[in-house]
Formats: sequence, C-alpha cells, structure tokens
Amino acid sequence: MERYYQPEIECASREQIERWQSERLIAQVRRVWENVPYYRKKMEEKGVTPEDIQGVRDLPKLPFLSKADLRDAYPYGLMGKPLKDCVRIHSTSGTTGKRVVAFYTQHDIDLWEDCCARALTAAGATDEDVVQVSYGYGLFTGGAGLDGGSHKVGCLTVPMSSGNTDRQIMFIRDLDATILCATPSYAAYLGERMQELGLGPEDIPLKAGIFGAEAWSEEMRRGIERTLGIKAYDIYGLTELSGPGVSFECSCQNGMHINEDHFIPEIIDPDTGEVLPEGAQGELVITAVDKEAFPMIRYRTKDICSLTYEKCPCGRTHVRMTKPKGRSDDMLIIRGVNVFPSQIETVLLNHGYAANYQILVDRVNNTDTFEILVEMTPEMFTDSIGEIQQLQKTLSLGLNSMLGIRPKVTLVAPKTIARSEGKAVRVIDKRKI
Ligand code: DLL
Repeated sequence: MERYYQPEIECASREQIERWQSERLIAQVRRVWENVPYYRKKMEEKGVTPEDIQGVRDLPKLPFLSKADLRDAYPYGLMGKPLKDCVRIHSTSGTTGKRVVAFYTQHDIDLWEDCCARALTAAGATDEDVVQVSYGYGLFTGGAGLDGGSHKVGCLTVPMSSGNTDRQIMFIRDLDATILCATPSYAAYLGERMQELGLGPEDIPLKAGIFGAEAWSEEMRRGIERTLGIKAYDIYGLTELSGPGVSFECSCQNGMHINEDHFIPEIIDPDTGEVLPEGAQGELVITAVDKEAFPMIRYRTKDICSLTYEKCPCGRTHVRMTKPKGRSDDMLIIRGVNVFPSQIETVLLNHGYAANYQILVDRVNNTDTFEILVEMTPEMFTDSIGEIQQLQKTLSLGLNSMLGIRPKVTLVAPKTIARSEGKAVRVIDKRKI
C-alpha cells in the first residue's frame, strides 16, 4: 500500500516554508515584470519594481489583482507564458459577465495535481482506493483536478462526471468505490436518492468524500456523513488559482491547510485593502508563487475567512483557513442588513430541514422583499394549513434571531426545488440596483 504523503513539505518548519515562499516570490515577481505588461503597469503605477521585493514580508508592497483585472485583460492579457507553452485551459462556472479563462502549462498541471493528491491523501486515500469523481468534467476544474490528483495517488479513478444519479449509485456499489468527490449539494442529493431507493450507508462501500466548490455548513457535513456513512472532507480552490486543492481538510476537520509551498495567503479588510492579523476575518488574497501560464499575484478571491498558524494535531504545518462563510460578493444586503446564505442554511439544518432552500429577494415600492422557500423533508411533510403556518412562523423567528431581519418563510412540498448536479443555485435576486 502506498501513500502520497510529503511530510518534508507538508510538515516543514515555518522558517523553511517562508524561505521557499520568499525565493519563489522573488523569482515570480521578476518573471511577471518581464512577461506580463498588464501587471508590470500596475506595479509601475504603485511605484514598485522587482528590486523592492526581497521576500514574503514585502508582499503588501505589490498591487492586488481582482476579477475586474481579469475581465480587462480577457482572454490573453495576463499570460506569463507564450500560448505555445500552454497545454490546457479551464473556465469558471460564473453566470454573469465574462467567464474567467485560466491557462496551464504542463508544469502548472503537475503542481495542481500534486495539491489534489495531497487532499486525497489527507482524506485517507492510498493506491488501493477506488475514487469516483462526480464533479463536472469539461471547462469546470473540479473533475479534471481531482481526477489528476487521484491518478497521482495511484487510485483506480472512475471519471463519472455529474448527473445520472442512479448510475452513480450503481457504480459506487458495483466498483466498490471508497472515495467520492462531488459538490456537497450533489453528495446530499445522492444520499437522498439512496434513501428513496431504500439504500442505507451499509449498502455502499464509501468511506470518505471530498466535497467543495461551494460553501457548506457543519450541519450539512453531519447530514452527508450520516446518510452516506462516510467522513466528509472540505476542499477549496478557484479556477484562477488552478482549481480545487488550494487548501484541503485533514482528518482533524478543523480548517483547511493551504498548500503554502505553492500559495501565499493574506487576509485583508475588503474595504480598505489593509492586511489583517492572524485570526481576523476578512477577504482571502492569494499569491501563486510557481504557477507559470496564469501567474496570479495578490489575487483577491472575494472569499471571507480567517487564518490560523496554530499547530494542527495531524502534524501538517501549513496554515489553515476557516471554511469560507460566503463570498463578499455573494453577501446579500437586504434592507441594509448583511445576509450570508450559509447563515440561513445553518438555521434550517438546526431545525431539522434538509439544505434544500432558495432565497428570493426583490424590491417592491422601494422596499426589499425577502422570502425563503424551504423544502419539507418527506418525514415532516404535512398538508395541514395550521401546522404549516406554525412551522413557517417558528422558522421565520429562528432566522430573525440569526440574521437580525425577518424573512417570509414558505414551506414547499418535498422535491419541488430543482436539484443541481454542480453548484447549488441558492439565491434569486430580482432587484435591479
Ligand atoms: O469551484 C474549484 C473547486 C472545484 C473547488 C471542486 C473545490 C472542489 P470556481 O468555479 O472558479 O472553482 O469557483 C471558485 O467557489 O472563490 C469560492 O467562492 C467557492 N468555493 C470553492 N471551494 C469552496 C469551499 C471551483 N470548499 C469559488 N467552500 C471560490 C466554500 C468554496 N466555497
């Protein structure tokens, strides 16, 4: 049995990690200065040259890159290598504006797969495992990333992609799949479908799942762990920074280790851009120090989280980030109150509902309307109007105490909210602001 564990990197001392980061940062800044006119101009505007960057501590001197820059420079303006050296593109699932298109050299693919292999290993994978990859394949990074990582670990890889849920369940059972990779909402749906088919956790051989690409709560984790009979691990990443595997959970399930030999994290105040101290919550900014084709420096992820350098019992020394509680741009401002979909999910799951809900926001007569459609589970289904009204009221009050604003809650029959095979669509905001 072989494991793809690299303790010399993953458990390196802080001094060693910073030495690697500094060396790689200095070289990356120089490469970008020479090869990416768009970023060089940004550096010139900020009055900084490669000579000013002598190590990680100089990172704050560099300008940020944001999604707006990616849009400005679309599609080729941020490339660090000529097209002939690139071997792949991937793209985001974003629905508004131009999609992000990211480029990869073979070296970039190797380091990305390395990150995904570490994530699988942290979830217990060895070359004896069968990994079913149920993230979408294609432009989305989920399928290709975990597939590549699974190959690196030496697992038998089942490239299922998403969809056709009954066939997914059949393959898990027939091929003895031990690890499932999917979005958490799709994993929850698989569990629901299994229950409908009369199957319990004892009927499937899965032992672990690697779920990410969208925010999910601890309550949702417990639900998936229960219905699938597995340990559910979080994995984080974004297309601009290769894809899944920027960070991943270890068996302690207490924050995601950022692959610090490849990525340097910072937390900033999203309004002022000021770098915040360890433990403070803010926007995650990542510098990719050895990506070649799409070299992101101080990229603003928009994801809100915090960092801890505290020792992790698993032995890995790479810094941990908390689960992103939502994106600063996913945050809804309703009647002036900041609302994150994840807060709503927590309340619903605490009240025994499944995470099938949709948030509807509109503006009528200059006032925001705020309604949440919540699916009843088959066990709690009732068609007594009195009972439904009582349940709606209880939920609405529960949400009010979490959010500081009271939504209208409408309970709907089981299975009426459309399921997604990829990322769930949680918010429908019809306001034209
Ligand atoms: O979602 C990459 C990915 C694929 C990650 C599979 C994990 C597993 P994008 O489509 O570019 O890439 O979306 C990136 O998704 O900025 C976060 O807002 C969100 N996101 C990704 N992972 C998590 C997570 C992929 N574990 C955007 N928790 C990011 C919360 C996540 N949000």
